Amino acid sequence: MEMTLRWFGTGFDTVTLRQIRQIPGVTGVITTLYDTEPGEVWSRERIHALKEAVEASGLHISGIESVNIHDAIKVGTPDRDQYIDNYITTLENLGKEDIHMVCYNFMPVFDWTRTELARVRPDGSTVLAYSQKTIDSIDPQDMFASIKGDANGAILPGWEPERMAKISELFDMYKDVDEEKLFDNLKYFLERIMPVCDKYDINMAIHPDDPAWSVFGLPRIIINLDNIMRMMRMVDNPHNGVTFCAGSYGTNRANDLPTMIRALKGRLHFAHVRNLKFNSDDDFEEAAHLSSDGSFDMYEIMKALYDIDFDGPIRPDHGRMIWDEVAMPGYGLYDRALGATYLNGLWEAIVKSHGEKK
Ligand code: CS2
Ligand code: MN
Repeated sequence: MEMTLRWFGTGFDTVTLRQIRQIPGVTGVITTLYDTEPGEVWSRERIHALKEAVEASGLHISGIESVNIHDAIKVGTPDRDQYIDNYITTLENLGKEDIHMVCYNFMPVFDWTRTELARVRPDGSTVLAYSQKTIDSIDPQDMFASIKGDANGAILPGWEPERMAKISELFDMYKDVDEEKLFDNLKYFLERIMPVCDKYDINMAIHPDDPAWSVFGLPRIIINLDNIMRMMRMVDNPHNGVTFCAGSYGTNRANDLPTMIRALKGRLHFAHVRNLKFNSDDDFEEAAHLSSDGSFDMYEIMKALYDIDFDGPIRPDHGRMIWDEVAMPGYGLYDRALGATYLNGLWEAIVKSHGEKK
C-alpha cells in the first residue's frame, strides 16, 4: 500500500503540500480540481499544472478524489451521453498525465450526510457526527441550514452552495429513480467508460454511500457487500472496482469490515481508513483512528488489507479537530497526520510479524 493524504488544492485547503511532505511515510496526495463542476471536461493543461505543483513539493498524485458524476448520468436523462462523453475525455486526459485511480460516488443529491460538524468529545476535540433522530425530524430542503456547526469557511465537498440552492429541483429529478434504476444507470455509465479505463489502465473506485442506507427516501445502492458484488459482476472488468471506506460502510453495523475487504481482493483500488464511535445504533460520531477510541478494530482492518495484497493508495479519513486547528471539518492536518502515522505503525507491525509482501 501507499500512504497518502487528501489535499483539496491551493486556495481550497488550509493544509499545504510542504506540511504533507513532512508526515513520515506519506508519499502521495489524493487530489482534485476542486473548482470544476460535475460534467465539465478537465483539460490536460490543468491536470498537468496540478501534477507539477504536487511534484514540486516532493510528492506525487496517487489518484483523484473525486471526478464527480453529473446528475443526468445518475438519473439517466436523455442528455446523459454528452456528460459521459465529457467524463471519458477527462479520463483520457488523466490517463495521458499518468494518473491511474479515480474515486467517485453515485449518491443521489447529497454526498455524505452528517447532522453535526463539530460535536465536542470528552477530550475537547470536535468531530463530525450523525443522529438518525435529527435526520428524521428535518425537511431535506433544510438539511444544509440545519447542519449544526461551522464549516470554518470551507466549502464542503458535495455541499457546494450553488448545488444546495437547487435542492428541490434535484429532489424532483430523482423522484422516479429507485434502486433498480440507479443500478441500471450505473451500469450504463460503467460500460461506456470501461474502454478508456482499459486503454489507460485507470482503476475506477466507487465510494460507498455515507451513511450506508437510504436517507430522505432517496435510493442508495453502494451500501453493503451484496450490492458491491452485484455492481462488480454487472460490469465484470478489474478496472471497475471500489474505494473501501471503513467509516462509510461501518456506519451500518451489519457490515463486517474485514470480511468485506477480504471479499474484494483484486477490485479494491483505494482505501479510506477511519474509526467511528457508536453511542447507540442510530447515533455515531467520528473518533480518533486508534481502535480504542472508537468502535472498529483497526488492526483487523489493516490485516485484511494486508491479506488481500492491497497495493493501492490508502488514506486516513476524517480526523478530529484538535490543537485549536481551524480547517475544513474532518480535513485538518493534525489528526489526519496522527492517523497516517498510526496506520503506518500497524502496517509495519503486520509486515514484520507476517512477512513482507509488496
Ligand atoms: C469523502 C467523500 O469526505 C468524505 O466523506 O470520503 O466525500 C468522498 O470524497 C466522495 O463521496 C467520493 O466521491
Ligand atoms: Mn470515505
